[in-house]
Amino acid sequence: MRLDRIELREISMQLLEPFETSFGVMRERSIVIVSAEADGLRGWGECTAPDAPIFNEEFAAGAWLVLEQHLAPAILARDLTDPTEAAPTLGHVRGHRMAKAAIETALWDLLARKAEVPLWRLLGGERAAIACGVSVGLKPTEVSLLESVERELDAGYQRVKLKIAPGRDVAPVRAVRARFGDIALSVDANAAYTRSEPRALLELDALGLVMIEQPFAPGDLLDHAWLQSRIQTPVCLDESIVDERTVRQALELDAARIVNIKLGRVGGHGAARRIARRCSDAGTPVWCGGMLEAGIGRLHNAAIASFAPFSLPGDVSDSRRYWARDIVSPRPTVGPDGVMQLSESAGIGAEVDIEYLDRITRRRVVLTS
Ligand code: OSB
Ligand code: MG
Repeated sequence: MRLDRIELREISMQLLEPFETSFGVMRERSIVIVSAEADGLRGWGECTAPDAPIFNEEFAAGAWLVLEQHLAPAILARDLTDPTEAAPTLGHVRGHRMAKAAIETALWDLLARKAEVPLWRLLGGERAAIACGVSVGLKPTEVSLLESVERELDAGYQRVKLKIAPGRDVAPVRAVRARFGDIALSVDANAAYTRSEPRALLELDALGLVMIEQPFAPGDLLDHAWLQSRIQTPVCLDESIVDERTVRQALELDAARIVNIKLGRVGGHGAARRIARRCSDAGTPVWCGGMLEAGIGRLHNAAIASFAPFSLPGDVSDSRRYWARDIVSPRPTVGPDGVMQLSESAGIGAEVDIEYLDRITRRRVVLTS
């Protein structure tokens, strides 16, 4: 598969509502979109790096430079037979996994379109429908939090995750538990806590949560293991899980009993599959996380979530929760049973709305071999 060209675009999209986490508020997103072209077909990928380097080290404008100057030229110079060769081809660039995943996922979509099969089937997915949960951002008041959770439960989501931050944790989570009873509930701290102030985390252990996601800093596997040895609730790692080595060490240390896999954070579908298999071999459930993706990224998430080891409902939710209009058609939706049906169409299962994409494109560059 020799590519004719790679196109990079930076688009700007406004979230329907601000999304607040312990690391800040996201209102609009600059998103880098990659398309890879060969034989008259186009595959699409979406870079999940946020505007600022606040979740991990990556950010959209930085990903653009790495893609334009290092990753796209390396891919264009090679004749790849399979998207699994993308990772080794880009191995000389350290890190920048979200930028790498943007190209790698575009190659998978391209190959699936060429083979005229749905991407989820090409990846070895085993279910045509995936169970969906939602992530609810920090809210200014308890009333608005309860309203948001009620809306998501009415929509049918199978698991609700609440963002927490120091001082905004035990009381709001307890209020949700008291109001809605025995729902599948989890929390996500986005690394906002430290081992020296664990009290809130220990108190949350009494609330019957499905998991506590990433309480400590990404590199802090030992402190996560320390917490796991003191609580019954499974610790889930998100930011920490960047590659196979870290996941192996986390499992060996008992620093995580559940793993959130994000396509961008691990570098694409190939790495996500290997990490998922490793976890499932160890008996550790995994699920597919999200980064407030637009339609292309959301459909890639849905495709990997169909892979058997993804046994828990992920953060792959309805595109209409985040965007007034999406860049793909049909847009990814979730039914009243909290299930997303996967398409039998080739590739990611939807067409990119080029007219809309053009309208929200802030810059564009075409690279050729
Ligand atoms: O930690 O899972 C996270 C959004 C942005 C950055 C980090 C995270 C999130 C979410 C939202 O929780 C998941 C989604 O609905 O896309
Ligand atoms: Mg998280």
